[in-house]
Amino acid sequence: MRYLWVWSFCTFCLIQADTIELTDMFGEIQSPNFPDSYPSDSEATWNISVPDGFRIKLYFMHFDLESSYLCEYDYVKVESEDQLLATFCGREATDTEQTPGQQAIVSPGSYLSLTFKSDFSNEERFTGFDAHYTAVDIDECLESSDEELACDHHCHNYIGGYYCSCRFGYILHSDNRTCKVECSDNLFTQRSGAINSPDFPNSYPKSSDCLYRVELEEGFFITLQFEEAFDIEDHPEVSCPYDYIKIKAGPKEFGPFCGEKSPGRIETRSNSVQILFHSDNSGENRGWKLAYTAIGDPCPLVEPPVNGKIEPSQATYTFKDQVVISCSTGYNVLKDGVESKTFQIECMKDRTWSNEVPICKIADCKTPPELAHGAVTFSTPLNLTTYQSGIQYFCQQPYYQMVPNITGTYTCDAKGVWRSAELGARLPSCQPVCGKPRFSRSLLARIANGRYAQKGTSPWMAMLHRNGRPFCGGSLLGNRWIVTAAHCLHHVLGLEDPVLRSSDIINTSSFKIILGKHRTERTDSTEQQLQPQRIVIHPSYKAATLQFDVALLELSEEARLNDYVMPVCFPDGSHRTGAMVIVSGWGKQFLHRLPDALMEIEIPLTDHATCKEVYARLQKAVTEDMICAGEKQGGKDACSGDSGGPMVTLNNQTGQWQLIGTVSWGDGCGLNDRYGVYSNVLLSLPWIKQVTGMEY
Ligand code: 4AZ
Repeated sequence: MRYLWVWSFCTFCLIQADTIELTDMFGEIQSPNFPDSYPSDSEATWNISVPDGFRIKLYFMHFDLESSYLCEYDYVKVESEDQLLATFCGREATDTEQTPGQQAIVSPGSYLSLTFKSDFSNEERFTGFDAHYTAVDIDECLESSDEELACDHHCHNYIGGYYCSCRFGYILHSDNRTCKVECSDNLFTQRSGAINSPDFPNSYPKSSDCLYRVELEEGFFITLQFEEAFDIEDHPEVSCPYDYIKIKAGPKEFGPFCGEKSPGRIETRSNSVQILFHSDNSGENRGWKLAYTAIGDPCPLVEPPVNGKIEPSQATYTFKDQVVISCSTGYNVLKDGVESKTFQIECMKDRTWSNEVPICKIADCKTPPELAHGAVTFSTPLNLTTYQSGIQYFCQQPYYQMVPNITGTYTCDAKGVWRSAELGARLPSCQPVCGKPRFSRSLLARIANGRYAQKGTSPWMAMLHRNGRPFCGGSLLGNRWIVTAAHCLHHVLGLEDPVLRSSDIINTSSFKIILGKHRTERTDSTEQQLQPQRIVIHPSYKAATLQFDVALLELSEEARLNDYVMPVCFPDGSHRTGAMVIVSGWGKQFLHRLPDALMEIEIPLTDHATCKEVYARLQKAVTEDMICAGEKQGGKDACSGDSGGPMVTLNNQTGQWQLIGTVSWGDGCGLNDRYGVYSNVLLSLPWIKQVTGMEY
């Protein structure tokens, strides 16, 4: 406590007027001379000030002043800066005068002054007063009635002051009171969207400057549509002095807008828009919300091409809209000479399309591929090769047949590919028909001994011809291969070393193959002279024992199949001992003469064990790869020059002639109790199929 005044005794002074400044947080104030009676004509003032954030609480422990009407003689006045808080006098309160009693006085601010005054006379002795004051904290959070000072979000009181804080997402403004948001960096690049004031539809933050940018490619025009719900603090006279929204669109500006009337629709005609929203540090308004859309100028309507369509189908297309042009099944989009499934065009900012609408061109299968040994005909008029046209393949009947056995009908599909129900896009092939001569033996001419073959009854019969003479026979397989005896194709080997070397094999150019032949030496009108280009000897061929006496000759060109030139079939294994077989050739007659035309015999297949036994007596081995035929009494037999020629039998089931054997060897020709020995083709069949690549 600091008494700045000094009670000086002054006899001549009528009034003692003193001012005491008190700045401590508590203190005691007493009337002059307390507890003795106070002097007359005295006046003293105590100015109490405490730090901001505190109030002053004053209470009287003792109060005893002269009483007067309305306290006009002696009194104690308590004042704040600009307000009289109380005037006290007397000992007890009356209707017109008050004493402090037990009541404490609290200052509205951090300042309080107490003035004591006594007049010139006192009828009695009055002891005055004894008062105490203390600084008390203000809970600004609870008490502040001043809107300007209240915290925007959260208030925190502490002794001597308070501070404000903000909800998550807000930051305290430099006024330390309002909560603002950071909203100056909002960029929208989508063609449409929604933008609203922070927290909409709740009150927007104070003291904030929000910037929303909508940036789109040049060519777009942005339209803003404000919602009806619109509430920005305004002023009845001044235009938007507190909070406002302003829109900048290129050189144009819209707004400021505030109040409760929505700006509605704003067509900016710009591809770049800035929306500025300012709020000051007061007010509770709900804000605004808008939807923006960006649309460009329209392009002219596009017509779909004939047999095509445009997607998506719209009444209008504007900048950046894309349409896909596609064609109906069987049609393709044709653009700049390139065909494709679809084509895309885009509406550009200058109101034109990026490309012209292409046309739809019908799929074209083009000229169908040729089929070797076959032909193709058109089933659709005008020989059309376009989508859904039909073609028909044929094979050269009766010499070739379709493999696999299909109708040969192909249709042009939507992809421009000739397609059949059975093979899809693959083509069949025309394979030679085997074992079906165009001529059959007349019943009258049944074979007794040997006899002239009838022309065209063994069209697979091949003559191996060298130095103007036939030297062996052979059989046509397919249209490119001859099967014959291996021993026909090499020189005689030394007896001591009968191993076959490639140098022992005769030259392909040293002989030729004649098909369609009948007469031995005279030319036939039906004959085809062909050159072998490759000799393939069976790998298991043994020259010494004639095991696997079989070889293949590849022709340098295909044989032309006709009534006199046709292949024989592979054996199917159905032949049995005793079955009748036909052997044909231009080999020697028994009188060592060459016949003047092709001869043939019909003989039964011999039991293998019997044949083996017969030849065992002669120290000759009849192995499993050999098959014998002939009659026990002899007579009908192959002979020198017939080697390699065919031994065939008719399969009654299929009506086709199949090759059972090739003429190989025997003891003499036509002798009694001897049989002709043939290479068993069935055993060479896997090798034949492998070398020739033929399956049937
Ligand atoms: C040969 O020398 C030959 N009797 C072929 C067959 C027969 C005999 C000899 C069978 O080509």
